[in-house]
Amino acid sequence: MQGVLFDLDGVITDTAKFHFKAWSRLAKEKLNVELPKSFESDLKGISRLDSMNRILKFAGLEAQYSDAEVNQFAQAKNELYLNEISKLTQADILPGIENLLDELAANGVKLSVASASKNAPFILEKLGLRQQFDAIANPAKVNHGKPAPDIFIEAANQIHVDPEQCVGIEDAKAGVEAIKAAGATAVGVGSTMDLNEADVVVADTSKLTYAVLEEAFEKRTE
Ligand code: G16
Ligand code: MG
Repeated sequence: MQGVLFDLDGVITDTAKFHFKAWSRLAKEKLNVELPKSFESDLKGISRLDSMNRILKFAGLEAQYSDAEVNQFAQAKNELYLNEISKLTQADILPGIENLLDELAANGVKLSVASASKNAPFILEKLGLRQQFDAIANPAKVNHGKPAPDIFIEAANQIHVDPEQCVGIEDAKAGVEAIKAAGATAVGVGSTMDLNEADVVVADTSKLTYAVLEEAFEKRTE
């Protein structure tokens, strides 16, 4: 294992609740629609614009607005979201992650972020983790979102490691699919039922250690 490719939301910190809060407010204020709680997990790993389009579809309003208006809504959501995440601190890092980053660095493993979020650099800065990563893949540079492999391939390219030599960590089904499609080893965080395509699944981030990742990598490549 030469590199580890990290999803952000749900692996490094839990931003899904802030995304949902911002989307709910936007949907209510601009579209007069109440979003069901299921959207919090349904929008995980989905890009900002794709999320907006899913919400419009849910509201039965997909043909009502021009591209410019849809973009404006997405931008308004981002402003609400930025306000939420500006309060993030080191205390918002998920359990076990700081220790894992230290262990990986001590073992000479390169670390890269493969998030769909354009706010990933800002979030990592807020968490005090920016310096721990060797690279952050830019989602604006990739053509297809998760479950397509693009962002994981880009994250591996950024650290100059072949995806086959990398382990990817994800909490979303579409993310696990993306890791596998990139040719990397997939470690899922969450329920075995949802993430059954992963090579190894752990219940939560506190179970993520160098040994668990290395074992998953060895098991898959033997
Ligand atoms: C995250 C979230 C998604 C969000 C996407 C884009 O993905 O899970 O809900 O829509 O980023 O975020 P932004 O609007 O900040 O660009 P990931 O890949 O980190 O799980
Ligand atoms: Mg995620």
